[in-house]
Amino acid sequence: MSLREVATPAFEGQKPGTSGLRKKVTVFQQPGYLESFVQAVFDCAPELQGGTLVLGGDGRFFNRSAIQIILRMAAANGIDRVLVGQGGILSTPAASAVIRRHRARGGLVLSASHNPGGPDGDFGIKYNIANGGPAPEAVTEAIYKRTQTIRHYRIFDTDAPVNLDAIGNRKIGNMTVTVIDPVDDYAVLLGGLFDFDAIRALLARKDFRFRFDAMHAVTGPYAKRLLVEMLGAPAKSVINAEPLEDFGGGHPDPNPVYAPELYKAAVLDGELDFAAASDGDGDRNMILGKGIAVTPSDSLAVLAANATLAPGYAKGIAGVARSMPTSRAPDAVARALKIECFETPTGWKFFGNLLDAGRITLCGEESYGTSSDHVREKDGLWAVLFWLNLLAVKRGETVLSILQAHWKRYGRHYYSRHDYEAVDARQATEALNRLRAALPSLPGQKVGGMVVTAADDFAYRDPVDGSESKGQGLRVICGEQARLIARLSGTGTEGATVRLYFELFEADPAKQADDVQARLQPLIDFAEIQTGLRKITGRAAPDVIT
Ligand code: VG1
Ligand code: CO
Repeated sequence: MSLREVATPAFEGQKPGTSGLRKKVTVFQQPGYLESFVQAVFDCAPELQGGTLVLGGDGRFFNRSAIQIILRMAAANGIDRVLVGQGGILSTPAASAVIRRHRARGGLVLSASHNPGGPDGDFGIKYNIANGGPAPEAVTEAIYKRTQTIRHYRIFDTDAPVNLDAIGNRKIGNMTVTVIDPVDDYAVLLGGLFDFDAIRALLARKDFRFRFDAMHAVTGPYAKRLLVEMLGAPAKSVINAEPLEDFGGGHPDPNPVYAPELYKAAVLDGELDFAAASDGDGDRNMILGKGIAVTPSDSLAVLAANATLAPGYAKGIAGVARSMPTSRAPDAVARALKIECFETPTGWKFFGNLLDAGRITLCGEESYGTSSDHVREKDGLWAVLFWLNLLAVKRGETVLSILQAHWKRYGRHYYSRHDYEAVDARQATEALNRLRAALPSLPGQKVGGMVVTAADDFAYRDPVDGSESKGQGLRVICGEQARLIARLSGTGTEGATVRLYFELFEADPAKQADDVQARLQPLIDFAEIQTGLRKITGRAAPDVIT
């Protein structure tokens, strides 16, 4: 075995987006591409030297090869120990839990989340810091800068790949590789937050029809352990539980569009009382009930309003935070609870400081992400267990009745997101620039009987460390009544994805059961007038509506 320094070109475009570096697998397979990025991370994280690194991914194609490379590079960069999930598997929330529990100095999470996998699919890599959360912008910026000047990477040559399938210790040079069970630490953590006895009793009821769809992604083993082994759910209630390198050819994004069978069974056909799904790396969740799909924004609001019903939050919550495009449903709950509510830019990294400072306990995003201070990532199964806990202790209530009662008390925020995917980047920019240019003239204008009160490009100042993030999305606000938001995705790998977000508040319980798209139509029309997006792109409709 020997240590080598290998010359590498500085690759263009290794800029981490909303959640790490995401590219086509074929891009990552270029000689030196992964290595250059990983070396840049190691160069920017000297704290890893002599410390522990956590490593694992969602099991997609290229996961195992990438892990073998990263292990040999870690050994060559002075890292003392690497904790790696068995088979190379660690869900994003589990990786966060392992970093925290074992006081690791950081972690590398290999995933492109909900993006499709396989040889023609996407791959991704994300650096998490010692608090278990995604590296803040200052760090990802430094990593990007480093990728532009890098000339060499360091790697250990070994005779054979590390056996990732057997639990236990191995050595590469002076570095220890410890293969750990990917579920254990996470299962212990969640076991301490929820009323498992009550959930077990709920799942045992003959009249409670339950299904969890792991979408052939990473949550299969986690769901089997927690839901089936620990909570006694029937084995057949966890479907698509075998993680596959290409997710079975599917798009592991838990929403009504990409999980249509689950949606049909629960919402349209009413065959299930509770159904849920998670994404590629296990950090997203979709919650469905009989006849109802819960919007993620509402889900965060309901969990905040009922948090004390779960043992882990019985003492109450310190505050909540939501990403800017997420609906203001949680704000209404925070007002009632007299706790702080923060509005952050899109991406989990912006919650880290607030969680570390104890300012918030729960946080979430409209993109099917919800979590709490138990980790520093969003957590799909956590949200599922939280909802099961609520249903278990609110006897006689259903998902629908819980939501209706919530809306009656706090008002309903009608909400929808429209995505235009793989748009020509110049056309996407042109549409957003049109709206940006119009922003100063919008206040005072009428939108479907409402009046625009403010319009801006969202900027955020972190209340904990004072760091500023500009250009985080265009907002058109009609007081407390409505909002329209437009921004470009930072996770795609093909062209540009334009996201339009629509929110409308309805306080009157008699008007809370309307068709969502119909109620939002004036905002949808206004967005087209201001951006010209459909006209510019020639698209008749969004690719995905959630
Ligand atoms: C999207 C979502 C954002 C989420 C991010 C990562 O980002 O909008 O809310 O945090 O994906 O989610 P963007 O920039 O494409 O809108 V995932 O499950 O990577 O982990
Ligand atoms: Co994800």
